[in-house]
Amino acid sequence: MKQLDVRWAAGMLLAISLAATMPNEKQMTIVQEPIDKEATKATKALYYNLLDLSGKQVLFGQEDALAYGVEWKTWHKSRSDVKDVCGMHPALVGWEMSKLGQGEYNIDSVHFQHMKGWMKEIYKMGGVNTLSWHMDNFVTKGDSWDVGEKVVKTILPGGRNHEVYKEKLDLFAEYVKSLKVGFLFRKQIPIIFRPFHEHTGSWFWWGRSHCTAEEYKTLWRFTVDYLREEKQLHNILYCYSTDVFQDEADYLEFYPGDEYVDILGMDDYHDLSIKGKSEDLVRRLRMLVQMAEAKGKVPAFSETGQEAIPEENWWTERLLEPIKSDEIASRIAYMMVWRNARKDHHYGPYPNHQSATDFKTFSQDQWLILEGRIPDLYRFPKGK
Ligand code: BMA
Repeated sequence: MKQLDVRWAAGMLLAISLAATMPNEKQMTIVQEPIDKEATKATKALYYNLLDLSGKQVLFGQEDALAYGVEWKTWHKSRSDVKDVCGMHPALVGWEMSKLGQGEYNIDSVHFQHMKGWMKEIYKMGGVNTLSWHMDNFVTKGDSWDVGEKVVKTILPGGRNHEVYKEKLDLFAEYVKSLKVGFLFRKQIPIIFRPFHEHTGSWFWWGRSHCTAEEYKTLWRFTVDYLREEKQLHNILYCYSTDVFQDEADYLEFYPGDEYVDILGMDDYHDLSIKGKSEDLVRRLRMLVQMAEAKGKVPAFSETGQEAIPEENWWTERLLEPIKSDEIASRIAYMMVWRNARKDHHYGPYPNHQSATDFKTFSQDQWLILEGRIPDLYRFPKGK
């Protein structure tokens, strides 16, 4: 190479590396606001604080944690298997809306009124509530695993079940509106709503083989618009949560748009199963975090676990270490394990379970947030 060429090449290299370190236009215009401009102050605060948590600590959660445990089913105030094992409740609790309006109990025998009480308890503790909905099939009247018919298009505007779908949303709106605390100045509890989850799989009627991406997006946007504009619900953050995905294009194929999602979630049991590999879990979480950060959204590990937890040190070795030790994957804001239903169907520990001692060690890791060390997630940050 001639001297001039060398200088030219060096100049180009410098220009390229400078361009790579400077924020590009896209990065500079990231909007970090909840999608509902009229969200309550506490809901906005939750969003900002979850964003702020990312990279510092992670909320630990469990589905139905306060409602029952592996060895107890009767109503309790302030009991959870997690607390029985480590002395602290999870900081985030998931609840399920399936069968709302069809009786007093949800699909997993949780009384809807009791559920409200537990949600208030979690909120007063400073924790977070998230709602999923295994909605019944509108065509066959079967459950959400009944994938026999193309259901999604029938509940879209103009579809033959659209009015019935709206009635379901009305019930949901009524339920969520009634989640209030306080006497004189009743305040609404912010919640994270995670509808139509795991659609990158095809086990639910809204899964990827049972509707087109356009139909799914239309359903999602209609749902958000209806709850927000028509029902005037302003205490919701919306979480889009896939099951496992291969790459960004795969994750975003059914994504309804940045104006319709606050939290990017992923459910992943696959990589924590016997055949699964931590490298794959970490790879997917890294993609999730990077997509969320590029969009100004909160990254969340919305569901995980291994049924019956077959290894003694599962908590520290399989869940904590791989995620915590990865600089990018560790920037998720929360992780939630599934419910403690029975000895052969539980994802959290319970006293005398082989993983209980390891769970105690896990719970003491200060990177994880459980009861007693939850930052004030509902305080509006200064300067916002
Ligand atoms: C599944 C199982 C079912 C339950 C459903 C909805 O993963 O736990 O037993 O009914 O979730 O919560």
